Amino acid sequence: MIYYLGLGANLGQCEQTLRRAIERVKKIPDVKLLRVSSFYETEPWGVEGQPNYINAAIKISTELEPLAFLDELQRIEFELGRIRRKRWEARIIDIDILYGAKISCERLTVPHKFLFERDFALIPLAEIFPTLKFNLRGDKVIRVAGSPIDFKFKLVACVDKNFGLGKGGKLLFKIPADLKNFRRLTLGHTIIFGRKTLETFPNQQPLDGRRNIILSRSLKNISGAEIVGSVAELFNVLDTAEENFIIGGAEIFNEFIPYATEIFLTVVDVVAEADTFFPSVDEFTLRGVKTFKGFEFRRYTL
Ligand code: A4P
Ligand code: MG
Repeated sequence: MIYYLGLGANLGQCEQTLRRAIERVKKIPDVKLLRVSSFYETEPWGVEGQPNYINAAIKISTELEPLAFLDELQRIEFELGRIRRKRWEARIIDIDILYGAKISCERLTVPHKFLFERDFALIPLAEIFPTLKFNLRGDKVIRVAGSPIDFKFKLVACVDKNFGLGKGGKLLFKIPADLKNFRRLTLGHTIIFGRKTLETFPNQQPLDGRRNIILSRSLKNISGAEIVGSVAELFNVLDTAEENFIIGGAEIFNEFIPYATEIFLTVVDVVAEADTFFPSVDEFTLRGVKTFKGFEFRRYTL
């Protein structure tokens, strides 16, 4: 089942809270995060004397029952609110189910009962749901610079015909043309990867000529690399003017595919015995294929 969620915050570190909320939604068992919209600054709707909001929308898929899913979302609201709660009715985070399979009961109405009256929900939603038909009211909704999509995350990987990535902590392939292409793409830019990917590098050292960022909760100090503990934290150290290449492994690709703008895949024309896989590219469009003997370079964009 596909659901579109609306997130809103107007107290505390709103953007950071939204990112934390998105990370938590992604971690609900049986929930897959598919897309994240830009963030928007919006004027309070239906209430007066409140600070402006930051609003965003996300697309997820889940097999959870709607009410069980709502329970999970409310748990996340509660957890994030409890950490930052200052006074009485503080709206630190709000997560609404905007759109999905129709339901109407005491606890849940989908589509959200005010969806089509609120530009603050519709504008982010439209970005990740381009076929939705609606009319806007003309409320003040301003896209926030430094929105997730501005970080231009590009995923680069070499896979087999089944999108297999690796086996036993090792990459499946070492194809000179692919390694050369990887170097050409990433040189002078930022590469972001997990601890296990570091272990596949020559001498287990960061790669030269690039800014190396390792996403890890356990690593402490690696000379020539920066270490961040979470995706939400990563956004604080990145530069939106840069190109940021996500280079593995499987868990890291899963974390970033909802934010990706472009994917470069080298697809090798064999079926290897893989135990980790590249995530589904269903949200993307294949833009170009260059075929060589035994493999092809594919490029996908949103
Ligand atoms: N509920 C029913 N349907 C849904 C649904 N589709 N998704 C029930 C989520 N919850 C749903 O919500 C109250 C109850 O609604 C829940 O217990 C659930 O069983 P809540 O989040 O506890 O309280 P709330 O958010 O204060 O109420 P409500 O009605 O959800 O308010 P809204 O619609 O969230 O509006 N202006 C701007 N610019 N940006 C905003 O984000 N948000 C609001 C709040 C007002 N103005 C705003 C914004
Ligand atoms: Mg709500």
